[in-house]
Amino acid sequence: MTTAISPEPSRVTAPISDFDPYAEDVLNNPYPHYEVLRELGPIVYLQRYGAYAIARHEEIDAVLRDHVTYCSSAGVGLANFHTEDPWRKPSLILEADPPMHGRTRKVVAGLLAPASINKLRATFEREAELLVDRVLDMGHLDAMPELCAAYPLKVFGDAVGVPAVGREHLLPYGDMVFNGFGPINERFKTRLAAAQESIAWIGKVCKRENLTPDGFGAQLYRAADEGDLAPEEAPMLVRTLLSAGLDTTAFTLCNAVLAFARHPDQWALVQANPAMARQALEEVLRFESTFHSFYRTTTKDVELGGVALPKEQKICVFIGSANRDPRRWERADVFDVTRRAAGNLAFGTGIHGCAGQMLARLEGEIVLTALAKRVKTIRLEGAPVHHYNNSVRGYDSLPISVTAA
Ligand code: OVM
Repeated sequence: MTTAISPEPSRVTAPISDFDPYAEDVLNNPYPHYEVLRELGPIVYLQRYGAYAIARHEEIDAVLRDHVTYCSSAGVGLANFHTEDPWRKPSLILEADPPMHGRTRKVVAGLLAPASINKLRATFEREAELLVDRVLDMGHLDAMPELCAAYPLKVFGDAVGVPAVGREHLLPYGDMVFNGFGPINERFKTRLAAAQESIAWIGKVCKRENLTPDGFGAQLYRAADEGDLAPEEAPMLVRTLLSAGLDTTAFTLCNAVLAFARHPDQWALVQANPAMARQALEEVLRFESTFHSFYRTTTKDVELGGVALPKEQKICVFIGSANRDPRRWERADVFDVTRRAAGNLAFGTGIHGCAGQMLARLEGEIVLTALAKRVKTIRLEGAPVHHYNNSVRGYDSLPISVTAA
């Protein structure tokens, strides 16, 4: 189940590594491992998984932009959908190639375009202010549930239009999806077994009758009414929004809170000038990318980084490493909110670049602005509890204390 189509070992001309990107000690701190991978060469063979890996910014940018050679329809996990059954029906956008991808992407991109998400700003700001009130009242809190998860569960849940009751299913569901972007390992199997109720809840709330009349979900059904989607595609794209939008934004907020707790000098800069929030968020995304890795699959024999790859070859793309590549970034391992972090690959690039990235940035900017205006200090009050996932990076628990400005 876990092995992709792999070349005969004798034919591998890339450096061979026994690196396991999914081991807990790697997930705790992958950056030194990424450095080793980048230094081994532009492309490396991961023998445990029968897949190649790229960890430098240059090759990653090139592969993500070349969706013809490096496709997504074979799945973006290690499993090759041409030879292995996916654990759920493939996404109509993430796990699709042109021309189908362009059609579904256009509809989703329309929903999430600046003109439409700017209408959410006032509501998002009000919710962030209410949440920061509560955070300051608590003083000591677990920032993961109380702040980082609470915010997107409220504002994104409302924006899509899912019922308030049962939203706790969104995080385990997304966790499943993001584990699926790695190998079918024990972590994946355990979480899949545990997520059955969440999978059922998601299936239910993707239906038209369970969505509010004005949210993104309802708008997808209206796109189907107008003939821009087939009727059965609307619930599938609601599923896409719910898969991609929760764990990612919650973990991004975790990574921001933790980065600022560990770098009080950087928080002081943002606190003194809340207008820096958007730029600071971009540096958080570069420094601690939420999304770390997924796969592309070759559609033909091709040369990459001087290595000949066969058709149907899985390539692991380490976005989290591209964002720390010293070939691209000065002082790549330094968290510096004054740098120009734009151009980082946290949201990917090319035709599959995150469709929700403007909404994700809006949420992050608004939360960081609300915190910057009211919170003087953020202190870590205990060891963060890492959340282990095959592709995203975040925490289950983040004990902090805050003081008012
Ligand atoms: C989807 C989907 C799910 C998770 C992530 C994502 C990173 C897309 O179901 O289409 O993009």
